[in-house]
Amino acid sequence: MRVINRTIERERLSELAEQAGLSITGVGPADSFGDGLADVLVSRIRNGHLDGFPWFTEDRALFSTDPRNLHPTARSIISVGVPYWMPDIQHPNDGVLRGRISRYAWGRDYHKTIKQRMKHLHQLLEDELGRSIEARLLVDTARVVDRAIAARSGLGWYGKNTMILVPRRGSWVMLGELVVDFDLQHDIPLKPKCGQCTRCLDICPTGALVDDYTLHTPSCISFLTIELRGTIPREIREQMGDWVFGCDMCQEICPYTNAAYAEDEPTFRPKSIDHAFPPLHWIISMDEEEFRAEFSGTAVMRAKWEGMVRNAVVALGNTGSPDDLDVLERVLSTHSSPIVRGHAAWASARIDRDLVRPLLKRSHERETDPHVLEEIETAIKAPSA
Ligand code: B12
Repeated sequence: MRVINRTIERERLSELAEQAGLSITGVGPADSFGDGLADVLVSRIRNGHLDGFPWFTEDRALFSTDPRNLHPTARSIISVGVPYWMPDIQHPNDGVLRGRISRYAWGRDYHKTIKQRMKHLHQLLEDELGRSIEARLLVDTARVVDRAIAARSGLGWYGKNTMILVPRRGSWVMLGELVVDFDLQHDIPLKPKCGQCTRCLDICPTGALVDDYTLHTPSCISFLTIELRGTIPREIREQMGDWVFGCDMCQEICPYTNAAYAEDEPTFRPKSIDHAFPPLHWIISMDEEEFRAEFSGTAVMRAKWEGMVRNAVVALGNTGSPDDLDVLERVLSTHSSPIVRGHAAWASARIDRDLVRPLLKRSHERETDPHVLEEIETAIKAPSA
């Protein structure tokens, strides 16, 4: 007769998770987070810190503070993390003008990887318990607050950059959760360890970390390059530097994250160095089909083709030289997207305002889109550097 285990010891859970490719776990209750989290979320919304996300409403925020809203039979939450620090891949410094893609998006889309591994763990747990388990497998749904769950389950602690820092891995860890219908021994939450350090706040080029543990989303380079459709506010473009997808600056500067040890996670490896540090001219010259062929299956798809080309144009404006003006002139006169053409007007003026004024005037005569005309007029009028 088959012996049915009714509980799973914490150590055994770690073994099963490891088997499923989930080397980092924490376990916590499935109870409501109560007013503490609700108050933070609502105050962030009311202070405009989540502007730009029309879906991040107060109702949705309140819903997300109780995991049982998603899954009424929930008893425990297994918080999982997949680490992705790979120090052997560095900016090539080969004289090619390159942008930067944030590390989490270099390889296969993490949603797929984590979901697949959580499904495997779900299966292993069912085999272990000898029954079917009601579970919800969550990555990034925003129907729960991944980081709040990770902190409560002892997987890591909140840094002042709002990231979850995992012992020995820093914040180079993507998160997911299995909400399950049985009791598990809980882990103890870890104490925040930032102390007096404010390096992440100090380094953020756009000042998006407005206070300890507080991110002003509309200024975050991650938001601007990934989520924002349309026009990037002009006054912030210079600060975006060479980031074309996401930003890692508040993580790279963190002493704990800096001390992360290397992981062998092939799933986060880029197809080529160009998929981590893409040549800007390469991105700018891509059509939609080429973009899809190069980046499908990665998280970069989220920015969409038009967004990625727009971002590369801004990065070229920030890092290019008069040698790049030919490319920008071509974009300004032939690109099918008015958003991209508008940013190209800005980028060419950013490189050399005096040199490009005649070109901008010519483009102005040809252009018909009101948004692009406004960008060209502003670029022409801008005072010389
Ligand atoms: C929306 C979103 C974004 C938005 C907005 C970020 C934001 N303000 O939350 C944008 C597009 C800007 C973004 C950027 C990034 N994101 Co994001 N994002 C999310 C998403 C979908 C929801 C986050 C959310 O609910 N925020 C709500 C706000 C209110 O939370 P918060 O500002 O962090 O506030 C919390 C803390 O500050 C803390 N807190 C507040 N006061 C205090 C006081 C003390 C003393 C302490 C200790 C804590 C504390 O409590 C608050 C509530 O949890 C989650 C996935 C998910 N479903 O949870 C991923 C997620 C948070 N993102 C993630 C990542 C990796 C990133 C980027 C690094 C990507 C990149 N390289 O470009 C950047 C990092 C920017 C940053 N410093 O946060 C990971 C984080 C992993 C980790 N180890 O922490 C997540 C969890 C996705 C995942 N599945 O792994 N993201």
